[in-house]
Amino acid sequence: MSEHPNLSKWTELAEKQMKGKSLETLDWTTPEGIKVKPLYTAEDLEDMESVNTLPGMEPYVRGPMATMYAGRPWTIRQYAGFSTAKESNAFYHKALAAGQKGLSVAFDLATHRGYDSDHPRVAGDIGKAGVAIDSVEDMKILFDGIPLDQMSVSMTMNGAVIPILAGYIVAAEEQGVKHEQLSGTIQNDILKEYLTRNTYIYPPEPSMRIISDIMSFCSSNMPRYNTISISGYHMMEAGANSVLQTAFTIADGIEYVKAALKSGMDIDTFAPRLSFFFGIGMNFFMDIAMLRAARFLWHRAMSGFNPKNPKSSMLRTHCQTSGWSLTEQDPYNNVIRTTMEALSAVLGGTQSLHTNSFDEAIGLPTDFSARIARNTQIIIQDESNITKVIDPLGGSYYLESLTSAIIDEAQKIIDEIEELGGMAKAIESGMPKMRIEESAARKQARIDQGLDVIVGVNKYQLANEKIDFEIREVPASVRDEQIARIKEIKSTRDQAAVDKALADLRTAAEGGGNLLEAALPAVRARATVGEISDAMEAVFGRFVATTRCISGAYSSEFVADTRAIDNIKNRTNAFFDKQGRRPRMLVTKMGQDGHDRGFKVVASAYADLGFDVDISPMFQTPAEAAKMAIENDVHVVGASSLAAGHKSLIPELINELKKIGGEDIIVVAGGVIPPMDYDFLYEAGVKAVFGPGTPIPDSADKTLRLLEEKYLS
Ligand code: SCD
Repeated sequence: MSEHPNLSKWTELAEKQMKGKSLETLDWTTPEGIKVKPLYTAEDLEDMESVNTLPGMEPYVRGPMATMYAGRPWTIRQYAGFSTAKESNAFYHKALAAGQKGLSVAFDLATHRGYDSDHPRVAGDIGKAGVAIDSVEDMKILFDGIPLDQMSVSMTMNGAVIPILAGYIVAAEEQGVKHEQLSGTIQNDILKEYLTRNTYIYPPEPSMRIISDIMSFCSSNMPRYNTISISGYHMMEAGANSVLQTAFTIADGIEYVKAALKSGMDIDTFAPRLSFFFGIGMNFFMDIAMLRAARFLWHRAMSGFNPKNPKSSMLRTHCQTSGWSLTEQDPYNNVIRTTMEALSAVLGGTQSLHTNSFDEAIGLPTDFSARIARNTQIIIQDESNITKVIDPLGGSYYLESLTSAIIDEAQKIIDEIEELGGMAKAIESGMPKMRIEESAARKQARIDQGLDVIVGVNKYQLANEKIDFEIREVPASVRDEQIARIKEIKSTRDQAAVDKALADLRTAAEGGGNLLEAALPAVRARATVGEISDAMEAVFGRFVATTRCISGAYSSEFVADTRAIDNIKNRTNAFFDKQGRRPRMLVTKMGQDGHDRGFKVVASAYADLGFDVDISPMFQTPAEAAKMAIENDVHVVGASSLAAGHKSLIPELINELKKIGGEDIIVVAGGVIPPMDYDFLYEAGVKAVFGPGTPIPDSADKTLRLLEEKYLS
């Protein structure tokens, strides 16, 4: 390396330009707690373990493949699914014809949680946040005309992973495709479900066994299939910063490896088919560095298990641009955000990518918005020449410094988790969930103060917002269609064969065999997703999480200007003085929607603002939420909805409240609710609707005003 340039001369020059202000005022501390300076030089890279490596070679910082995109670009793999299998199949055909390269199936929440579409608990969820699949007949329609020996298919499924993966295998069999020809990925990452996404069914121990059973079956029968997608994405969406996302994801991976080894497998039989999934947000360089750091950390962690096959310690990943960074306000800005995030993923060396559609903070992607999202990738891939050079930012002083900082910070957390006894134990202790929620509350507080800028939300807001594009709605008739098909299947199948297959599956669950293998005859006999899940539930039980909430993180981020929150605090105190108790609010989530960031952030921030907050368990029916509201004698219920169930679930909640004497309780709604549905909700009796991006002091102010009008005037 040539001699270092004269840094002290630069400092002198820069200080002169600062006109007396210290240069240190230009330093920035990221949400991860990493100090970023305004300038990086070769000096920063001295003695750094992660620099000066080569792609395709350990420790894989510069990418898992030697030629990376110069040899083969990443897979354009858009996550999609809605309504019926037939509608989703038509959508896939159009997307593939227009340049998409791989499939990624989104299932509805009923399917995720192992309920058939005719189950009363899931009436508001059918076909809404993904496609409804009740049996292999639906699976066959989903992949009609799509040759499963040629197409790599990813399926985001964690709870009902056994019936869904078995359904996919049997649908392929019935296309004439052999098990060993199947390529793709099953998400199968249950640990993060307990942490954030909440689409679990069984308790952790049998769930971990399900994962090992899948790894074992696939390593013998489906060698091209990725048996897990160890996912940080949902942690990021729940509020984790990039260091937390990296650390918890790698720690989850270590836990899965330990579980598989414990079940008797050899490291090199399963580790090459472990894959990852990261969420990419708007901190452009940070998330490029995050992917490079994650590859380094995974190689380091896996080296401890002494694999012989280099592929065992190679981190391959899918990425998705951040759904959370999308705004309902001025939504075309989301195209720009997604482009930035896609670039970040690609410059970080992802193997597969989903780019979000600009309308996803409002509703399901339409053909129009899906085309723009897909073309974002195609244009980067085909027009920008970015693919021609491997890891083009490798060697950048700043990027390498960030990579190294993430490695160091994430390793500290991984070590902390190891000390707690591994990720399963850490999750039991509540540590990762608390850290994520704290990070989310701090982020919200920075946004609410305008310290973190979101254009159209807390800066340069539009005076008159008008939606001038189509919004996709899933008709309620989807449920009727699914129920009709379930009835038809049940009336035409060989019931004795179904009963026997389900009994054999229960025996396997009790310890008598591999669960995936045992589920195949049940699927072939046309047992439904719900029946297969129930057979295992009879042995394993159903997991119920306790809902906890952090305190203090939101208000403690308010340092510069506390006027907005002081105003609310004074008013909740005044309410207490006059009423003898604080304004009491139940924050609830109904249906099978497991996204709990919003409702947790609201609950903890409102508590910081002086409300008495009750937080309901997840997955409430409207009747259960109403009962809890009455029992806790609340003034107001806040219903959070992010999965398109608001038009049925919230009016039902109001009816249920009326039935049991709670007609006085004010109902407000928040989440992903399209503006065109606001009037419908007002007519149903909702008193206020808070769309995505509503600052908490604003929603608290409005809620409090409703209470003041009712109780104090
Ligand atoms: C790759 N290949 C190369 C090469 N690059 N060969 C030669 N030269 C190069 N430069 C080869 C690979 O070895 C592989 O072959 C094949 O090409 C495919 O490449 P790949 O890199 O393995 O790509 P892909 O098949 O797309 O697999 C990518 C992952 C996989 C490994 C990351 O797990 C995946 O596709 N994941 C997607 C997960 C997903 O869609 N998740 C959605 C989640 P071999 O196979 O022979 O080695 C959505 C979600 O949860 C949303 C939020 C929510 O619902 O809450």
